[in-house]
Amino acid sequence: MRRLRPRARAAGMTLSMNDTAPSPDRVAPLRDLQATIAISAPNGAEIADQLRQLAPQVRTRLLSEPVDVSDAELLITWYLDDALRAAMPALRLVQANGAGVDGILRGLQGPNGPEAPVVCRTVDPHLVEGMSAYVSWAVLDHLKEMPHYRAAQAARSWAQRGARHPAGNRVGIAGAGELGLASAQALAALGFPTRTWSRSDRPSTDPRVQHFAGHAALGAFLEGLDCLVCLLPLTPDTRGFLGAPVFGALARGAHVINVGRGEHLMETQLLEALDSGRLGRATLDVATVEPLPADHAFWTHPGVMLTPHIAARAAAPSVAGQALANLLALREGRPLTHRVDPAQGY
Ligand code: NDP
Ligand code: OXD
Repeated sequence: MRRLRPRARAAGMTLSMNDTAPSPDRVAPLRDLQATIAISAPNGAEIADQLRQLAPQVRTRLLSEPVDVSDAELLITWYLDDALRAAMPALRLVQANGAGVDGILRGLQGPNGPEAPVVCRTVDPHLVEGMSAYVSWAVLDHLKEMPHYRAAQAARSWAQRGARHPAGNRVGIAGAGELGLASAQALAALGFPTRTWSRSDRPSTDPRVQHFAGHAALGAFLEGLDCLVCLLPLTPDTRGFLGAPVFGALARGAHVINVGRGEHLMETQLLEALDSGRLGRATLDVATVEPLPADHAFWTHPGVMLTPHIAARAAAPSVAGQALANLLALREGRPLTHRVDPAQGY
């Protein structure tokens, strides 16, 4: 299994092999670490707790409360804007409390001098396992026609349908990063003919998974897929990826699963494709506007299975451990772990 990209591997040092929290021999420098850390995350209190356990001297500030963060050096968050940056003139490091950094990079658009904070993301085995489980569930739920059987049970109807097997269902995963590769391997292990697609070519890490690289190979990757999973990061290149041209290349009645970002999906084109039968089902964990507005068509469309951005979440100990290790590395002039290249967008 591919572990870390070269840009991530460079950091080495402060994290344990399973990449969740600092290893015991590295905890010592954290005990004396002094810093103010601002946190904006749904599980912010849990992350603050973990930070204080690892580095008892740090001052944690939850942005859900009225707090002074003018001396905050580190911000743990999923988004950034001008107001936040203005409130934190001492900010040097932004640690994403998850895998995606689009909401943070949006706040760094425009001219940024050398004083712009460094951005890192969290790579976490719990997140990887959670995403593989979600993607496997979504693919199997459709393959095994569970919407039909849930309705049949509600109607007390013993309504058997013919068997459908993984081997006859080609699944493609757009995005072959930490989450895409692990999800592909999980599906291949279940017997699905599995493909991945990403920008760069790479040696095969799993003979059961066929990899396609670059825009020129997109057509071959999509051709005849029965299920397409979007696990791309949101960048100017990937925005709107899930639209009519892509849907048209899939097998008729295909299943589309979006676990990337809402803005990957052209919502009206999806509804048209479902209504015409071009697509058979969509499983959506993310939406352009979250929470999804109450009057949105996705809530009631029979072809849409909706979940509220719960596919996977990084564990608080991983977020806290990686944030502290990166702060220490930044202060000591060492390479950071999972540092994001703002120009690349992920
Ligand atoms: P990674 O950065 O590890 O992987 C991103 C992959 O996308 C890489 O394979 C990369 O290619 C590929 N890619 C990027 N741009 C393009 C492009 N223009 N064309 C083709 N391929 C491209 O990200 P993760 O796997 O960790 O996470 C992916 C996304 O999943 C996150 O950005 C986030 O949006 C989403 N996510 C959703 C969650 C949820 O609960 N719904 C939870 C966590 C994450 P290459 O390998 O060549 O660099
Ligand atoms: C993430 C997410 O990017 O939760 O980690 O979407």
